[in-house]
Amino acid sequence: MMTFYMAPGSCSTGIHILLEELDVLFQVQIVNMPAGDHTKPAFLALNPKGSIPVLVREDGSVLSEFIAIAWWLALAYPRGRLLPDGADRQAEVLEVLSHCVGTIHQQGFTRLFVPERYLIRDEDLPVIEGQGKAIVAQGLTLMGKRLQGSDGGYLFGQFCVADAALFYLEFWADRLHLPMPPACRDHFALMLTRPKVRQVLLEEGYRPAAENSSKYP
Ligand SMILES: N[C@@H](CCC(=O)N[C@@H](CS)C(=O)NCC(=O)O)C(=O)O
Repeated sequence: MMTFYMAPGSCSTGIHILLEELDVLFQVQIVNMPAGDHTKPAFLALNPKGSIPVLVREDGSVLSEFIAIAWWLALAYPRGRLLPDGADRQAEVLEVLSHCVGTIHQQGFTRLFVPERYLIRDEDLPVIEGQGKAIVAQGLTLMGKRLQGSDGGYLFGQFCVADAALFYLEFWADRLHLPMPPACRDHFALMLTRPKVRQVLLEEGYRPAAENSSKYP
């Protein structure tokens, strides 16, 4: 069985959604980030970068990095149809994944979650946070434009790996009360209608205020 290393409410939620959507068998190992478990020797032996998500596959091989795991899941389980057909569309999915994870998350949200990584002087905190918010806003604006140009409410017409990445960003933006373009709000609400997405959020400890609500207190 595969083992999935994750932390509730983190970027690993996107991979959690993909695993559940695929209906594959896996066990979960919670990494207690506030306790620093990701910096301890046992975890670093698995992933020397000290980051989640990590997936240990059935043959024992270890895969880290959101994009690599998402891509591998899509290729390894084609029946799940987690990628659109054709090289052109698939390259565009990779483009969106890279922008979501590499820019909006790593450059934007990281400035909001761990601003100390960027701080040289304490008084620069508002500047770092301002930069983070601007990067997130610009990134989500681009995602909103892309959503407006696609059919069916998903980024590429049907649910695919890129939607899982955009979802965890929207989830963070929602919880931090950051502005989101209407098209991203609609995408977020659409994702919340998916039974597996709701299941994942419940499993990770987030409870909807009402059955059909898109609000997660
Ligand atoms: N490049 C990695 C980074 C993922 C990442 O930043 N994960 C966060 C949790 S959302 C993490 O592990 N942070 C711990 C750290 O960076 O020290 C990926 O795409 O998987």
